[in-house]
Amino acid sequence: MALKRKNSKMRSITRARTSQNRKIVSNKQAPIDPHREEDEEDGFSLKTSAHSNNHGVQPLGNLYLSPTSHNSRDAGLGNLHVLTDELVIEILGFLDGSHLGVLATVSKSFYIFCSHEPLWRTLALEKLNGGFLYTRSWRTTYIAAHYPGFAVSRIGLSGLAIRDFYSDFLFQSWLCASLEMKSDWLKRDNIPRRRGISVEEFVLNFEEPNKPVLLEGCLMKWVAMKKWDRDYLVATCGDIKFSVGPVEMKIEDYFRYSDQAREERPLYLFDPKFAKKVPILGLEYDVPVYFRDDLFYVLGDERPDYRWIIIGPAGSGSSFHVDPNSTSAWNAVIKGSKKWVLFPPDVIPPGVHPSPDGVEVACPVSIIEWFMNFYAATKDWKKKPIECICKAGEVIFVPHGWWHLVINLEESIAITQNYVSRRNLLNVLDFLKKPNASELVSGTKDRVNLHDKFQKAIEASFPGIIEGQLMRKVTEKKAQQPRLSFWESVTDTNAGAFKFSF
Ligand SMILES: O=C(O)CCC(=O)C(=O)O
Repeated sequence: MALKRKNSKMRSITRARTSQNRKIVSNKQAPIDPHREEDEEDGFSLKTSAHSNNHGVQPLGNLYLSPTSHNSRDAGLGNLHVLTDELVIEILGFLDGSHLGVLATVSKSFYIFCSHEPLWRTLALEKLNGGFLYTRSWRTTYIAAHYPGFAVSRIGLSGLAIRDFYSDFLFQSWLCASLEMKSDWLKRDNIPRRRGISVEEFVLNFEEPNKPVLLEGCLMKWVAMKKWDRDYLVATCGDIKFSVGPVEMKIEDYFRYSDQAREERPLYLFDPKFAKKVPILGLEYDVPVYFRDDLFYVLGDERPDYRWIIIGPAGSGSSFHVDPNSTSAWNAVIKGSKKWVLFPPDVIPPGVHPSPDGVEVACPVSIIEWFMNFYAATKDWKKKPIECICKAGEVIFVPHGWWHLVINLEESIAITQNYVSRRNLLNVLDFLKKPNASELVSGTKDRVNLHDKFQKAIEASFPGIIEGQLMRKVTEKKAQQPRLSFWESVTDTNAGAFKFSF
């Protein structure tokens, strides 16, 4: 299966497991006991309540250490046992809920496969169209919505525990939903931090050189900092629905979900229309002074999506991507905290595979999986990622073109905005004009014409600004070229130097 994702702020993700998983969960010296609270050797620890629905599934490596060498996975699948676990799940994904339920009674093996939570999550999200109240698990949520008379509370949460069932794929999915972030993954903090710098300093030291920075103390006047918490948002937003992955949900229902869900990729509330839906929210924060030069405003209502409210529980977040339309961004944490990992534009993060046209990005299924399988590799890299934990009251500047991954370390509420300053104008115009703009440009319906509309609107509002930026670029390029010594300029080691013949 291809592991792909659109390169935009949208959170649609279809990805597959990375082959390293096998190594992580199987090449252990002793069998892994999924019921052990902590793996002292690796410093991994499980979330409380993580034992809920593993059904006794063990990593494949444990089979080789079992006295019987019997994998009940195979016996119970009949002729389908030759298929990989991914393929079995893929096929089961064509069934509806009642067929999955019936098939689950056929054998222990089918019971485990048919109980796989992501299958029920997909069914619930696709079939219930947001019309559900999350109740304990996706399976029970789906059953409750379909059969309102059925007392789902009678379904045990942990389900049956099956002996001798080995599957890396299913184990990994459970493990990634159950692991706490390791303290080792949170240690590196190498982002520059600044407090109270001037706009000129920001432009000179961070925006011009396109480098991330964490800005402290610039949200102090935000009403949102004082008011925004669960109760306030629930009371203020009432029945208004917000974008949560592929569905729309009331904030109250979203919190009900996020309180109960223990999953690998928790749904994330990520809404670009929040300030239109609930105008008071848009008035309770200000763009920090460093980011006010935002030229996309010349497009008025036709500007691509540019601001989002973001809410999610611990473990939710954004897997590796580059921000849309070559814009830069800022992200302000109002409640909670976020771990950031950023790579400069010329360094593709390990485990991440962008398509040559830049439209799609393949990466591990979940953020935790990336940390488990790829984070350690960055320790030996010459170009280390920039990392930090951004806490409530802090703002991170994400320069254009930088790859970034974010994971919430606790329930978090944030605002992010993307913008085009004059320093970034030419990049954005170049991006909008790419031959595959119809696929690459995002956040607007009129992708192909955005370039011309933007250029015209800029020329009307700021005559000469584009030429001015072009000139600046030429001057900068010249300044960056190394000055040749007399000797270099007269020998043939440099292009353009003329030769002496003796
Ligand atoms: O999850 C987050 O807060 C980060 C969002 C993000 O990466 C983005 O808006 O580009």
